[in-house]
Amino acid sequence: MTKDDVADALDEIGTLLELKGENTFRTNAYHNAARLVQQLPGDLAQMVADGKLAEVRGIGEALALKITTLVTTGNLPYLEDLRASIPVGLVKMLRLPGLGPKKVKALHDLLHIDSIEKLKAACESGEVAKQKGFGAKTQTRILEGIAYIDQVGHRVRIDLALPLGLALLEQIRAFPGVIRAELCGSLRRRKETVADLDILVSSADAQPIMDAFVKIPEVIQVLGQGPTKSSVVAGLHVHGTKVTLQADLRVVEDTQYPFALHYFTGSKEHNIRMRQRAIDRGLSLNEYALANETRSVPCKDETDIFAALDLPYIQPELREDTGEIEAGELKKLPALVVDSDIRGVFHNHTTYSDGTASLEEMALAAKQLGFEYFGVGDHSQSLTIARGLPSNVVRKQWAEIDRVNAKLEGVRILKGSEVDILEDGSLDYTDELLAGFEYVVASVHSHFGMPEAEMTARVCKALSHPAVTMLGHATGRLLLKREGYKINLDEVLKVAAKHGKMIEINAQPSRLDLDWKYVKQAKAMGIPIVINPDAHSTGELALYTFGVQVARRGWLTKDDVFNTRGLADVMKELARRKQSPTV
Ligand code: DGT
Ligand code: CA
Ligand code: CA
Ligand code: ZN
Repeated sequence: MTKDDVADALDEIGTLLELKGENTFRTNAYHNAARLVQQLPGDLAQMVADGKLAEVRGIGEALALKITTLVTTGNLPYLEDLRASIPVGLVKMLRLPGLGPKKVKALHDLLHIDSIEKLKAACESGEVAKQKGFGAKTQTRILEGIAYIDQVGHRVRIDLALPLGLALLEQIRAFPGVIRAELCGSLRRRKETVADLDILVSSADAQPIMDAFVKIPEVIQVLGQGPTKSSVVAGLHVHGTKVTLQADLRVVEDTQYPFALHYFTGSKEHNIRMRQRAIDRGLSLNEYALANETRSVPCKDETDIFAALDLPYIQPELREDTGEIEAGELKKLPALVVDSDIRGVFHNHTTYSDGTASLEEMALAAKQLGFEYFGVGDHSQSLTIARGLPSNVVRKQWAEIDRVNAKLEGVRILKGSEVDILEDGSLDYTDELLAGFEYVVASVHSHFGMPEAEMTARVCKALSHPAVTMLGHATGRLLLKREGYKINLDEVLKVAAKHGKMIEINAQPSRLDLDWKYVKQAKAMGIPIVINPDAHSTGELALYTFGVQVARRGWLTKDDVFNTRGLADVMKELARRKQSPTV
């Protein structure tokens, strides 16, 4: 456990005791101890081992004992018991502005409120305002706070968060006195959803930047403004959706910038490993420096920090403590795939099914993006809600593809289909028709509620069909809206590897399915990955970049991704697969 972790635990104890109505003297002792621990010089574990903790002013015998348990075992039964003794709703209520532990306890005592839902109801009926120490103003503020949590308390998809983040960043970079600026946190790591925006700036003078930041037009509300840190709520309409996110801006000296950039990029788990690496080398790494009592290691960028800890540069997408440190030590970090490596796409829709553009329009838009091939993958006959193609229409489409290909230059339409995997795992076209496609994407679009074993068997059966080239959106999830169907992906990957099938990363930002964690696993099993935008319009072809981000988080190199190959190579491989389908 790090000092920060111990401090968090002590703060939590203090707060939970306040919720229980403990006297201020006792609760403050925990909060004070949390600050003390954070500021202790040297290695906490060492101090504990040497029995030096109780000598620190403000940390008595009892506290030293608890800290020792935390540091040596990683948890504290006393805290666990305390947590269990308090309704979780009370802790959640602390997130609301103006509600400290004392007020939450009062609401619990007076009105038996133990959840945000009950609190909302009591505010709406005016009960809260009648209580001593509350009043109409507090009640309104609580209701606003609840509305805010509803609105921004949840995570936001990367395709919506990124434009807002970039809009803020662009304006911040133009402020006078800004030396360097970057979006950090989960957004820089290109996680599929983010909770807030973490913006970092270096400058010799923070105040003017703080002042200018809160005046940016996208800023809706100022939550807090200090000398070097401001928190706001910022909003922007992106593709017809109002996106609202908390944005924290921190300003540091330019010499501190690389350390702060690394720290606020995270992930927390990666940071913890890096901090330990520094400790192993007699140094301490935090958001300001890499140093010890006698020296400070100057670093002009993140590469210098990694180098000082005997590591090559680690891309932000890999910083999840899922092996990047170990791979770095062995000089085995992957050269990650980049957008410009992608030379075509396979899973897309046209006006034949539920797309909005014609074959030719889609192909020309693909060419505009620099693609050499546009694979059409309209829906199959059973998916009537998405205007799936009956077999005669498929043949009509093939004829049109031949006509359009004859006149197109620089891009080729490939004849594919997104074929439904039916309830029993069979495919939605006859084998005879399937044999006429250059490739087949097989996807589940129905009967999502099956038990896991059945769904797994269904998809595995489809994957063992000779006509199938790749699996589409493997779990059917819709981020922040719908969990995927229950399926054993380990088993699916095994079957895909056995039959030499590919798996798609569906790049629709609402899907990003296969998840990056399984992408990494698929790579280890030698399964080729295909990045598909699943475009339903010409504009959506560009969504492939979100798929590239998932691929990068899944450690993929150019060679791991099938559609980084050129047209001739792709056509040859697809033809080979049709010749010897199970190889
Ligand atoms: P999010 O906001 O949930 O999408 O994910 P992050 O990773 O952006 O998390 P956030 O905003 O809470 O913090 C930004 C970064 O700051 C995080 O990735 C790593 C660093 N950080 C935050 N809290 C801690 C901590 O307690 N310990 C360490 N070592 N780093 C932390
Ligand atoms: Ca964040
Ligand atoms: Ca944050
Ligand atoms: Zn689909």
